[in-house]
Amino acid sequence: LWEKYGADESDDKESFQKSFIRHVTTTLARSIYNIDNFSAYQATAHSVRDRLINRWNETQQTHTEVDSKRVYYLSLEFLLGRSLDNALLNLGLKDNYGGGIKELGFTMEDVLDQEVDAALGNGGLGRLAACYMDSLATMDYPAWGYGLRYTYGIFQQRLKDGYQIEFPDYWLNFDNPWELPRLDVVVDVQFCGSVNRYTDEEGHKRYVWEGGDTLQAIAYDVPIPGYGTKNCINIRLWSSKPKRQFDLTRFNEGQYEQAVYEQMQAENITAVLYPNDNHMVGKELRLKQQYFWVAASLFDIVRRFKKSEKPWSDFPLQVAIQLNDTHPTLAIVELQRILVDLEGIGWDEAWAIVTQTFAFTNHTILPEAMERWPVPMIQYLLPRHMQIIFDINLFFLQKVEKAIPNNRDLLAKLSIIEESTPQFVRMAHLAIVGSHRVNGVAALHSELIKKTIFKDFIQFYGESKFENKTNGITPRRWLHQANPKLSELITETLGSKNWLKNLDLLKGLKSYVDNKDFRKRWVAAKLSNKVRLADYIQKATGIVVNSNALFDVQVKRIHEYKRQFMNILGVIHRYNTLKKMTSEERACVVHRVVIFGGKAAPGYYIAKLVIKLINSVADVVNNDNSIEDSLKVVFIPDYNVSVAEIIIPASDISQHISTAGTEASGTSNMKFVLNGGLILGTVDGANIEICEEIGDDNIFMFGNLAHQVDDLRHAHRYRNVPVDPSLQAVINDIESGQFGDSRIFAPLINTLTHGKDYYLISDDFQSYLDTQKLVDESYKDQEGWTTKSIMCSAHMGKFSSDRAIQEYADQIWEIKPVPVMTKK
Ligand code: 26W
Repeated sequence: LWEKYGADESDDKESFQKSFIRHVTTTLARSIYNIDNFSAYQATAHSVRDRLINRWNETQQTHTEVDSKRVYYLSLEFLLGRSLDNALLNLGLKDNYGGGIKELGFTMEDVLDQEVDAALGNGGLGRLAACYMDSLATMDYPAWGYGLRYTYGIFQQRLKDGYQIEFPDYWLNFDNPWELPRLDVVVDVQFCGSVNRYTDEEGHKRYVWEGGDTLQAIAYDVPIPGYGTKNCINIRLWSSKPKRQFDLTRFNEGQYEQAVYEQMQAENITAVLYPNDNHMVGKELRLKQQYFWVAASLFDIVRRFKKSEKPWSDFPLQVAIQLNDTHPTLAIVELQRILVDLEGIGWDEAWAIVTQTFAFTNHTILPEAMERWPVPMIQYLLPRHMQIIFDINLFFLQKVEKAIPNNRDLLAKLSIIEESTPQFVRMAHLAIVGSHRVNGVAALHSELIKKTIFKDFIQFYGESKFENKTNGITPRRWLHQANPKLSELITETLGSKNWLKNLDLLKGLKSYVDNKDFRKRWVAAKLSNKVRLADYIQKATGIVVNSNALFDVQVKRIHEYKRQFMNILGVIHRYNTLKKMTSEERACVVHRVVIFGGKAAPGYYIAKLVIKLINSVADVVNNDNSIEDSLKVVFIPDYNVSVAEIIIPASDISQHISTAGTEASGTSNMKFVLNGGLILGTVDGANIEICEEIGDDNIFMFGNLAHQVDDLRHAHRYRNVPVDPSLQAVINDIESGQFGDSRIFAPLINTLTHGKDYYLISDDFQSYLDTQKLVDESYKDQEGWTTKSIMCSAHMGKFSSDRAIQEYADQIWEIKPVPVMTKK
């Protein structure tokens, strides 16, 4: 019967229309005469979901049968964005569904636009996880993602009087067709309680963790379809629920209010994504989230391993676990606990299994982003884990002492425990000690972590444990989906869609760089993307911009190290230069639209002031007729993945201007260049490797280098370096009240003066302005610019996330593809 009736979902237009109508009438319980765009979206999504589930089932069956080594990607954030368009493209359904939906009286664009983003991430780290899942699926790897199903994703940003205000992102308000609730997959997770020691039958000392509270983790599975393959992998997101038994005793005891309160506490755990990016805030609830997620995931992974009845020594041959930053570091401790306390394996044997299983990716060197948790907090929530951490540390330091004797200073520096009052657990140290490999995310970053934050570890481990895996992005979402016009041109020119699975093939575009027709269509694609963005800007902000102007974009989380402040200071300089010009002089100037977007962490006062300054400058500039449209400034509210898909393809130049050495990699830089946008950037993160690939004629680089930063900071601190004169002039303009009450901006200006300027805006300012001039000059040569734009895309093969995943798979995880076997 299975053979006869199972999995019969065809992909042609008529089958889609049939399933659409079935879902409207049954799933949505609507009449077919009463469907709006949103119900059309839901019905289409459910039709696609059916097809995804079939592939997902076949994939899981194949993986169970083959039972080869799997990789588990543990990430507290998966910033997926929308799913419908991506699924249609990856499954190859776009044309049939597009035609089908049109005949039903809708346009695909309107339908796609109904979907709310899945925004379970802050920025770079979360979006990277999403790109990596796309590549893992596309390349047929047996992979799982594990994360949390937050009820509220990253907050929605709105502007009021130029200030950011935050609103909850209740993304699950309507049903979410992209998740499969697995109410049968439930894991108990314990907190608090106490540890007791006993002697087992063989006379070994053993520990039990008893008492405390038990919560339940419920699995929600999110299918991730590969492009052009049957492979459809899974992200398992855990949601917290109270354990029913636990409540009933409370109810029986008549403690109704207490029971309800505890119920709410349990559900709180996965309620909200912490909105801090690159900044540690030591909230107990965040630590609870981390353990809840890690405990449920490891239980699931171990349960799957045990099904195959292989010996424990095979665990690292069957399982690779990647730690996406330090957020899942407790997984190391949890696996050691499972092996030693629950499975009765000796400490050393268990520890060998643990360290061969885990690998750790570092995504930032900012000191304020390093996770440290107070020992008393861990002791209270996870008493047994705290003991295990102390033991891990003891045995580690004993090894260090043996290898490098009599160096107490080194022991203190390497220790997993920071000996302050209270003591703290340094999560990065624990992650390094518990992993067999540690990697940074771009060449410069991977070198810097060896010289700065992790330098002491090199003394003990040598260099070989530390390596580089330069980040990548998926060309499926970031070119094919976001830029259909350019994608079509590329496919036609190269004669096939193979470039979508092998991005190096873009090199083939080079031989068309002088082809008139090709160039014309290249330029036309960019222009139509700019028109699309101009429409969006008008809708979102009311500001009218000219699509023929140079679009200059900086979109990313607002952070001092990313220097949006320097950008807006440069805008003020430009504005006041334009104001001094005559009409004739201005006629020769390249018109610019400067576009900002990004969220500031709700508690990050200075970042929020930067947003206010941008909006205040925009108000003055956009309403000043005297400069005759030569400059517009726009802050696009609520920057997110689906807004990025509109902004990025429309950019002429984008800014990636972090203080050298501070941006680990950046990934939007790759997205812009892939879409034929040029970069204005510092010698930082992946900018450097992009420059190596596309050539320094095709990128505008400026500013001091990473190795100069320490000395420059020292100079600010101890020698009275004068503020750069152009910068001082801009500061004076702000202080004169040109952009409103200058007292508002005093704390912001203060970050530049009095021997501070930690991010070296003054030191880079002149070089920044000079390079902006160069950008203007280059843009005047439209033919030259088009050549650069084509050359940029053509050389971006390296930055496909497929290349990155291939490196992780071969060099760290040691996993092989498992093509899905189709029964029919
Ligand atoms: C504990 C608070 C916290 C939260 C998030 C600290 C650090 C983070 C992330 C690791 C910050 C982050 O997203 N880093 C970014 O990672 C990207 C992917 O590797 C890089 O491209 C960015 O340069 C890096 O800032």
